[in-house]
Amino acid sequence: MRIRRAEVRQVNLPLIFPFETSFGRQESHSCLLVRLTADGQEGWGEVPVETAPLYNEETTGTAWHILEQFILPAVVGQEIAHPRDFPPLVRRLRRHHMAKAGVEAALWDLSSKFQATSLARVLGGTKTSVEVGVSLGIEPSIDALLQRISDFLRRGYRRVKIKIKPGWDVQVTREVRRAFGPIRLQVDANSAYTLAQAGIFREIDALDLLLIEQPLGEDDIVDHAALQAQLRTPLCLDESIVGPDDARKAIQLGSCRVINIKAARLGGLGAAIATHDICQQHGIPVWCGGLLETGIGRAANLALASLPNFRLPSDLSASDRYYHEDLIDPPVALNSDGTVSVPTSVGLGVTVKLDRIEKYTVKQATFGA
Ligand code: OSB
Ligand code: MG
Repeated sequence: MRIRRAEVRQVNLPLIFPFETSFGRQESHSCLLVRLTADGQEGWGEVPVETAPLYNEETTGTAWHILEQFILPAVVGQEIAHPRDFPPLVRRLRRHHMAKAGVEAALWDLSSKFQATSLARVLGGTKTSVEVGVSLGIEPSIDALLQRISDFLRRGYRRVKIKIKPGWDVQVTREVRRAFGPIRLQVDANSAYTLAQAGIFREIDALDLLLIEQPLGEDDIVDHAALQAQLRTPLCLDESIVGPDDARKAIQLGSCRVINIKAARLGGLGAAIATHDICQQHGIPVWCGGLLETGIGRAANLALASLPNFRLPSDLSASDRYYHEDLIDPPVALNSDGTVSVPTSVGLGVTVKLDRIEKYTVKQATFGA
């Protein structure tokens, strides 16, 4: 396929309710959307950054710069036979995984459309629906969190993840366990602790969680191994795994027993599949993480999560967990069995709502014809 034109937009979607993690609080999702045109088809990808570098080092500003100056010039006007031919074109550009992943996602969407197949099938997906959970932020009080959890359990979610940080951890988790009994429950610290605070995790260890996500430094798989050795609960790495080779090393060191896969963090769907496969070979289950994506990023994540080693519930909630109006039609919906169906139509398998995108666009540029 010859890539004729690329469009990049920054959109800013207000969240239905603010989302607070150990690294900060956000009231909207401010990401970039990439639209590639080739031979009469178009493909869409999301770069799920935010305006500040709090989850990782990328921002809307850095991603825009890298796309405009480096990634799109390597793609626009080029003949690209398959999305797997994209990573070599940008290999010498260090890092900037999210910016790369957004373009790669648009290429996968395009490529599946040319094959008249769903993205899920092209990626090697085997499931028709995916088990999902809901990720809930830090709230002003434990009562407010319990209320929120009860709302989402009523909506049909069957796994709950709560964000923790120093001062909002053992007691909160214990109260949630006490209030809701044997629900599937997990916590995510987003790197807020050091190994010196291992005692906190030994207390959480008694609460029978599915997993503890990214307790320690984002660049530290050594201390995670020391912590995992003290716990019965599986540690799950998110921020620490930025490529398939990191997964291999973390597994080898015993730094975790589960891995959270986010294609954006890993540099694209190709790298995500490679990471999935390494985990599978080592008997390590994975699940699909989220970055509050709009329906465009979420549809790609759903296709990815249909691969067989996604064996734990994913952070792929319905559109109405995040946004009053999503950018796709139909919006993502929760099934009565706590799953979300994997789209089966060609490409992402959903209709991209241009009028809605226009409404939320704050910046836009076009490259190529
Ligand atoms: O660490 O998983 C995370 C959202 C923004 C940044 C980091 C994380 C998250 C979530 C939300 O937990 C997952 C979702 O999209 O529902
Ligand atoms: Mg996380």
